[in-house]
Amino acid sequence: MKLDTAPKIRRDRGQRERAILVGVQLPGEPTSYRAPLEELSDLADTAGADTLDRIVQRRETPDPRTFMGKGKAEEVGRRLKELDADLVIFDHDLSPSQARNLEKVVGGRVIDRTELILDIFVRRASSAMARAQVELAQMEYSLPRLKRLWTHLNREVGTAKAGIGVRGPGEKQIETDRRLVRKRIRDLKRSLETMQAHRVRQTRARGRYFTAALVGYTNAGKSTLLRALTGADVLIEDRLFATLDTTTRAWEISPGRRIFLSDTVGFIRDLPHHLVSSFLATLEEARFADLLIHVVDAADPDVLDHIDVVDRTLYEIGAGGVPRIHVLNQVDRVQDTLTLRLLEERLPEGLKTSALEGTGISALRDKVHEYVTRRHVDVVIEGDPGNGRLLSQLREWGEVREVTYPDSVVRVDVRIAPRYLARIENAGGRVIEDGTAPADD
Ligand SMILES: Nc1nc2c(ncn2[C@@H]2O[C@H](COP(=O)(O)OP(=O)(O)OP(=O)(O)O)[C@@H](O)[C@H]2O)c(=O)[nH]1
Ligand SMILES: [Mg+2]
Repeated sequence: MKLDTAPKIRRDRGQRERAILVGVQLPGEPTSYRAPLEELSDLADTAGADTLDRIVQRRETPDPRTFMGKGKAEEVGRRLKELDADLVIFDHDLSPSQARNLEKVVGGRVIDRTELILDIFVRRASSAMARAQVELAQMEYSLPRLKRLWTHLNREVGTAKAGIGVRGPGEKQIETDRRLVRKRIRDLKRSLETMQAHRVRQTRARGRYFTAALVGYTNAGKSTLLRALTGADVLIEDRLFATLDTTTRAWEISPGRRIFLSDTVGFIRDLPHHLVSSFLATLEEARFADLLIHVVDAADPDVLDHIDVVDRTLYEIGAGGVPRIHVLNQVDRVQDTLTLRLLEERLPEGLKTSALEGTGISALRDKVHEYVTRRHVDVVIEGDPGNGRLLSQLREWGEVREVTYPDSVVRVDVRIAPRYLARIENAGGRVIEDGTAPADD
């Protein structure tokens, strides 16, 4: 089957596309402090299109047929011709019929925000899992729009039959296509399940270790922070959605004490829900983390809205209940001190960092260390001095304070999370003083 899932932004001729951005300002929507449609322009840039013009219309409600008013849409069409632009990018999600109607009125190609974001994900997905997740999202998005996707067939039929009584590709053709797409969706889901099972095994292998996940709005500096904290060699770019896969690295939070730290895909306002659901597996890292490190770009004028978006998205993916600390990153770039003050009011516990310059990094490490060890207990363990495995396990699980060898046993003072106590017995250790027991006075 040849379904049109090719990138909507066509850079194949080695050229960048020329786009006109269009938005409708509805009452009650948060207004950005950046220039109008700035984020859409960043998205377009990442996808390979240059912004030639931006047109915003204020409306009480969207027009059911064309979302924006028809008169305004005609104006967009005139601008498209004047500037010799390639396409119109709409800052909202359009229903399949709205997209069709707009293309007619404008007289050119129209894509919506979801298509643009899907397009970026298609281009950037590199691992098998990310590619399958993106294709699944694309297929689910395409299913109700098949008629539109197959308009090129329409045209072929039109020429063959000289346009008389042509009913397009015919309901039968569309039904066949739908079936094929549904089958592809099923296949993708199945192979994702297999990949997911493999991942679960990997995650389980790590399960006994403390895991923290970096989460946040796209471009906040999560990957830069991962690199600053763990030395991981990850992709960092001043582009939206540089990271589409989860990377997990060991992170030494104090000498000899390691936890795992994961970098995750960034969030954005109105993240297409097909993407959220197909990326759930990747986002699982955040759902099952012991701690979330929410990274915000303190220099972004829209940072307060971005925090809301991240909070909402975390809630939607089922990570709303995971404990969270906040990092106000990119402080080296802050110029607007008012926004920073508001941000500090909103997140008084937030730690200021510059992942780029390396400031605040050790304070962040200390804070995470404190969190990890906060609910630890001091216990004394005894075991056979020949049991080397016991000692190395204790070093992995907790913080070994002292090791002595009285009366032909090894005795270890260790600070450790209570959940390890049962495992210690399995590893051949005896808990002889248990800090979890209530003090005996
Ligand atoms: N000035 C400054 N720039 C930073 C800082 N942290 C990150 N950056 C820059 O911000 C851009 C985005 O950084 P990334 O680490 O890729 O951001 P991310 O949150 O991983 O973004 P996505 O993966 O796209 O969601 C890059 O150009 C970084 O160099 C910082 O503390 N200060
Ligand atoms: Mg990243």
